[in-house]
Amino acid sequence: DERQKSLILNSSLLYPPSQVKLSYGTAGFRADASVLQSTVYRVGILAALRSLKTQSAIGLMITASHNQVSHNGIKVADPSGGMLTQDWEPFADAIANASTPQDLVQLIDEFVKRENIPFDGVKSPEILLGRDTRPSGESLLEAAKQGIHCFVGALSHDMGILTTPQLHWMVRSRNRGLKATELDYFELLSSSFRCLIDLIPNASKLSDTNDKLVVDGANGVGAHKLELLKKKLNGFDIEVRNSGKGVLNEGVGADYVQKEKVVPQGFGSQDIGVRCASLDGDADRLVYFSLPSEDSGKIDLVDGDKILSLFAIFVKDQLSILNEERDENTKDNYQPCLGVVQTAYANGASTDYLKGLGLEVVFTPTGVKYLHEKAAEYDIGIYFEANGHGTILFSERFLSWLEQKCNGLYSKGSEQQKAAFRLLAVSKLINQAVGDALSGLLLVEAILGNMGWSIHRWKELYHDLPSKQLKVKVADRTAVVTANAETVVVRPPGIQEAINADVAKHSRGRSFIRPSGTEDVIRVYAEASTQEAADDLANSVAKLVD
Ligand code: 16G
Ligand code: ZN
Repeated sequence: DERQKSLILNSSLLYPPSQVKLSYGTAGFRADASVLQSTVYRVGILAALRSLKTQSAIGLMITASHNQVSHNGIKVADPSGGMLTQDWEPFADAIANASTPQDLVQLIDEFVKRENIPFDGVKSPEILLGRDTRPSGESLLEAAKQGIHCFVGALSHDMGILTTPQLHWMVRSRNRGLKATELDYFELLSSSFRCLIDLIPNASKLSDTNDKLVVDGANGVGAHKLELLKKKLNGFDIEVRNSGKGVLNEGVGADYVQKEKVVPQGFGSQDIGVRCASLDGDADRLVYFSLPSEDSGKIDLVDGDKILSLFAIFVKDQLSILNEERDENTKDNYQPCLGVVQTAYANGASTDYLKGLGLEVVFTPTGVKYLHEKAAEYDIGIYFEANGHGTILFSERFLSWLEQKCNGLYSKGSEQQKAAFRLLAVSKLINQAVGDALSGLLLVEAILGNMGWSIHRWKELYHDLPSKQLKVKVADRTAVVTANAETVVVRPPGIQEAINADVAKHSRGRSFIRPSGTEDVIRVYAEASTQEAADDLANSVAKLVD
């Protein structure tokens, strides 16, 4: 109504539009923090509208993840705790780029009518706000609140400094009527972790692989939260480094470690052979690594593909134990369907390995929103990007079947009962809203413990094909259009044929290009049987783009 319109008009005067054109992109708006005030204010408005439309709590997370500390960004968490529904992204772009307060109000007015967003006799908007450790976060949070409070009666809860996955988890839990504070989060993670540790078979306990874990916290929020979580894991030996004295993401963190494959700051020859892990700036990515015996500055990377493989093996093992059920009273016809989701960045060796296990492997474009949606189609869907973002999703049907199995159907202490308890614990430990480095880390540790595996045993599951990534600055990245989960270029014409010709020259060659969703570049990926060949292939494909 008119009063609402004038509220928006007045407050938007405080947030003059920025001169740069922004797009909601793969993971929300991201830019230099200095240009984001008005964008974040407008996303506050969007979040309130989304809350009215869904009559649920919505999350706003202020972070630029692994990007440099001077950058920032904002993304919306939907009621399920997942990413903002894709059909609202065009509206996000439109209001972010509206050039006058009048245009802004008109766009909102039209959208409210089109989407039938209710205002009268409904619950007021409710938004949970979180931010990472970036210094610009506090004032951006204020801007978001201003946007939210354009709406009469709107509630905003500042949850403080959080990891991205914590905020997503809180939104999900709150909308399910469950306990949703940070303490509840730590409690759930630590209790389900202990449960998995208690279920470690005696045979595995005998192996002497459970030395300590050293974690690179990227000088970000994840380091601090891991210290808090650690207090609840009595006796579990974790050392956290890069916990905030250095610069966020600079020479540290999961993105750096995975892309550069070099030793992060704070690690050195004293860590040779030790199990190490690295989080990114907002702790939604996780990779493991170890330092090889000679001190070369290089690391042995255990990336998202290998975390995925570890999770898949474990889940598959537990399912086959359940399948061995012979007792006619507890046997049933339900066969849970397990699926694995990857992107074109998955190392070819990982895909071969997973298929070799008899698993169903499917591909989606880059970006959590695509992988998550696909994984949700299975009873158990495991998705990971090579960069370390991923999780496991369990269907309601599977979980209630599992709970039945746990509740006394099996003879106490039977292998079947233990397998059911393990899977149930995994479903609680793993963050089903979004990939979560902290819960992922605890699951990796619990599984290695259950299998009695060292990081070296894990690494040897398969050998990565050598790969190379390049980026090429271009005037207009939208000129490149891809299909088939980004594996084929459809525009400009002719490029795919040229890539095919280059690929054919290399043994085990594979290469693709795609426009980045977060930077003004075209990304090039190549892999082949030797590093030299992969480099060569990447270089020649990059020349096609230039
Ligand atoms: C964002 C995505 C990540 C993806 C990356 C690709 C989310 C939460 N994050 O960080 O999944 O791998 O973008 O970046 O979806 P690019 O498009 O610049 O290569
Ligand atoms: Zn991140």
